Amino acid sequence: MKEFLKKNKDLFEEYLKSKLDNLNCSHEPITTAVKYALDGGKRIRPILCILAAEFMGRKFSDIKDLAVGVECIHNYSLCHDDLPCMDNDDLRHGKPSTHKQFGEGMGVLAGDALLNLAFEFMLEGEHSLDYYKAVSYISKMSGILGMVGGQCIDIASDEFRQKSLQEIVELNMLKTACLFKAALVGSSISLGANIDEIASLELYAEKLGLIFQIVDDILDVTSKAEILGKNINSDLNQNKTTYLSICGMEKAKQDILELEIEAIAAVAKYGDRANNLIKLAKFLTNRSN
Ligand code: GRG
Repeated sequence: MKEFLKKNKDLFEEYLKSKLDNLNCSHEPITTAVKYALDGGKRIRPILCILAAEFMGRKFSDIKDLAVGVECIHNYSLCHDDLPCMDNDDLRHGKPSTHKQFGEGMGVLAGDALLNLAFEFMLEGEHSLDYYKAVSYISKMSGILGMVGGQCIDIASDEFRQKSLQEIVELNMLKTACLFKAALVGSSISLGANIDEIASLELYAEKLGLIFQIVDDILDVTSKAEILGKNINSDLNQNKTTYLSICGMEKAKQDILELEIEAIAAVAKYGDRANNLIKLAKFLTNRSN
């Protein structure tokens, strides 16, 4: 899987660079800040777009603009999440976060610009009806019914009441899993996936998103900033309730394994078409960064 991820990450990086090379604006430093914010990271969401293409018997070139779009949305969310008014983080992708490098105003604007760019990139040219349905799905999964909704639960502070496990699962589902769904399910919709395929991929992406977030909680307390490229103990320092803080390490690890089984079960019936989806679930369960 490592080799598959590297090969496809390189493919994505090359295409992203070609899109950004054409990006110019006289009001600097906004393009520099946008390119800076987009530089780095594991590119898991573009990989999910590529896996959707593979699942549908197609290739990278068929989903490349959706992959760029979803990664722009992801990086807008990181840009805004790092702002002083949200998580106030100064390290991202192993370098100063965008607002630290360019100032708070530019941090806000780079995030805004990335969200617009996502839709500019995805909607360039003429497309099929299925493609427009996919962009609509991606938009919904990123917005108040998805990722932004999750962030709203996250920042809602109530000093008299800790969040319940049910609220944390809902938060993780919205904040993290919805963008995984945007990438995987959105790309499959653009390639004409049927109702059964969409339902299976949605379930898989939900389980994968929950795995990803609980592993993220664990790495926040067990890893190092040099490995993650972001500050550690950030949940602890902000007194945030997480899946890990409620369940403890042993149960959190057990639940990750359960979720891995459920993710695999969601797509196993598709046989070879789902081979790499299954490998990705195993890989993300054991990820170290
Ligand atoms: C709407 C104002 C406004 C802000 C949106 C939604 C949002 C802010 C922020 C969510 C960002 C966040 C921390 C989501 C949790 C999911 C997660 C673990 C993100 C990190 O993903 P990785 O590890 O990132 O895939 P990289 O790119 O570093 O590989």
